[in-house]
Amino acid sequence: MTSSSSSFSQRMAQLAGKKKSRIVVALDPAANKRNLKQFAIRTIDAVAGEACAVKFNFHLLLPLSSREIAEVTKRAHSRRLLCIADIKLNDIGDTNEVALEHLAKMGFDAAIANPFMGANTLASLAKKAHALGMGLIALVYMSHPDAADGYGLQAHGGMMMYRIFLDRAIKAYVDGIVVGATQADILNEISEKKKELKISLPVYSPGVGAQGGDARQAVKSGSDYLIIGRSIFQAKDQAAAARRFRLLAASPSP
Ligand code: NUP
Repeated sequence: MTSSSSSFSQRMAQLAGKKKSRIVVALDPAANKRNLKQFAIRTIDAVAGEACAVKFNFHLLLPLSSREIAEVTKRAHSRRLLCIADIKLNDIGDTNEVALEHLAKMGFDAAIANPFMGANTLASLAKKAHALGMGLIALVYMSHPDAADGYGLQAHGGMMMYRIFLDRAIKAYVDGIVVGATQADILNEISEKKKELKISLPVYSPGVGAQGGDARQAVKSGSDYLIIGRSIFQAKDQAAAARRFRLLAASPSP
């Protein structure tokens, strides 16, 4: 789907509208799981009607060959799902760009990067992604309990790291940011900031279900898309689990 002339954010919004879904399914099989390609394809087939994208992490990116990954992204595209590479890229500019080129060849529509790399390096990477027809999503505040050890630090000058990362993400024209579904206060703050600046910056929130985050609350606080792994792919009926989250996210609590 990288050949399309519309941007990653537009393609996500179109699919989300058509499928009435804010769900991104994380394909994260355990290390001892066999037949990883089949796992990915089966999960894609099961959730295709309920989700607008799938996310690949090192669970698949390390053990599968690039050819196998390309087969999986192709299958996802044939089921109208976009593909996001969650590698939290954070290296020198040239290395980042080579990684992105490989991901583009494997069929990815977007990659996740860490703004810790620096403002200019992030902005160049976003440009590179756009030149490749891809999107770039920047981490702003992660979902795990000790995310505060990094994203919640006060930097030199007293500014909080996540606010610095948000500022870098906005100035780099990234296509979205990651803020944990478990971080209601931060989600609310960012939602207000977006209104104040009159910008549209899609918020992707992992942390629903297995990590304790609540789908409806997250959407109410400002999440545009929910990234959900174990609570969907470990379910006996993956399609039913994905549908349940799709409907929950479609009707945020009053
Ligand atoms: O802040 C983040 N939290 C998080 O869980 C950023 C992420 N990219 N993730 C990823 O989202 C995590 O590595 C996993 O791939 C997925 C969440 O999976 P689950 O907790 O729903 O099973």
